[in-house]
Amino acid sequence: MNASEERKSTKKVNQTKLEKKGRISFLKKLKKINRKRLLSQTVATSLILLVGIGAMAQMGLLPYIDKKTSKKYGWFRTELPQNVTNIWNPFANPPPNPTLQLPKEYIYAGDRLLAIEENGGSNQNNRTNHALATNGGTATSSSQFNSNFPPSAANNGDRKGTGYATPDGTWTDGTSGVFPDWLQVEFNGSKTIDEINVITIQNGYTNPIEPTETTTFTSYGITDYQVQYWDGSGWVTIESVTGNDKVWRKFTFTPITTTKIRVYITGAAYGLSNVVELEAWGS
Ligand SMILES: [Ca+2]
Repeated sequence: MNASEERKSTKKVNQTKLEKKGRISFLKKLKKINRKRLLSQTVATSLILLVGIGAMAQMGLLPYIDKKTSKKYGWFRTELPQNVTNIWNPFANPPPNPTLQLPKEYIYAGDRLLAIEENGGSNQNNRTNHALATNGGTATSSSQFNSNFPPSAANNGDRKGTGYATPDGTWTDGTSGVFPDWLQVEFNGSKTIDEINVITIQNGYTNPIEPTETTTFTSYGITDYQVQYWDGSGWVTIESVTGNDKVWRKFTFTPITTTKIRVYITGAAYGLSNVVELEAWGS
């Protein structure tokens, strides 16, 4: 390469560099313009949205609760039914159907049955176990084996007797081989009831199953007893049981109004009276 050719080549390289630089600065300019345009577009859209939402709010077209009447409104002033609480969805239009109800609702605290609510249209029949401690029932007994077998184990809502030999497990009397024994539950005032459930201890009490009315025992359950209610001056027997081998006995009867019930026990498979749960169902 001679000197002239060399100069030409250098010139060409420099020219390419300049061209590249120009292109890059042009791209930079273009990016800047796009960024500016995007920014202004975003600002404009946001403003339009804000103004739009503001206008809708002014006209009462957004979901809101009228503080004066406590009425709920969805989009576009759609009035939502009064009784809608947790299923209220402001984005639903039309609103969700609030009359959706289960025919029966079982109300639990953990695995303990507190109440059964029956929703039968106009014939509503809500059931409550008034014996339950959490419903105001207080259990007492003629005696108790020790502090791990208290009467309160028999109105805690657990029919299995989970936690044997702990205060939650089962009530056991303290006069082995001597009868009668009794377990009483006093309600929180006067209650109308039409069903009493007596649940005694099952054979496998250390690993108990959920009993049914067909579950039988052979070892430690109560065999002879009377189910009674207080009529204001004395105990009246509702049902008398002899030779029982069922873990769970359900007694239904014409509704009675009373302040307390009891199980009056005169015989048991092992000489000790064990009651896992005593329930009193009514309205
Ligand atoms: Ca219990």
